[in-house]
Amino acid sequence: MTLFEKIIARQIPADIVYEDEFTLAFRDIHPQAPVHVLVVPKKALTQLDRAEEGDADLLGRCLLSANRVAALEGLTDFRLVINNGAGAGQSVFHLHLHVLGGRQLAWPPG
Ligand code: DGP
Repeated sequence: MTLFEKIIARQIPADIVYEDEFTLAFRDIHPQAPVHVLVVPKKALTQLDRAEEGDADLLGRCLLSANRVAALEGLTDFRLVINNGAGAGQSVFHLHLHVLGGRQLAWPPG
């Protein structure tokens, strides 16, 4: 069971900011911006490139949840990041979207 599955199952505490039938959103424990929230699908999917046709609705739900989180946090400008694979910085192998905002965000990202 991954860390995020344990958070979904309420076995590990997290600062939850939004939840619906398909997704859970909670604050990142190592925030990189004033707002740094992780959106995870409740269905375990290790990483984005493992998604299949049948996951299309779930992926859309994740984006809509990110929108909800941004609105709840009062953000009109924000960034979504998905790290796919260890070489891209993925450390927890349960798909998650980083919702970042609350400060000027540099481009390109590092
Ligand atoms: P990534 O590097 O893309 O796999 O992002 C994983 C994020 O998960 C990272 O930004 C830190 C966060 N994180 C790790 N452990 C915990 C935890 O126990 N609780 C919470 N809320 N976030 C965690």
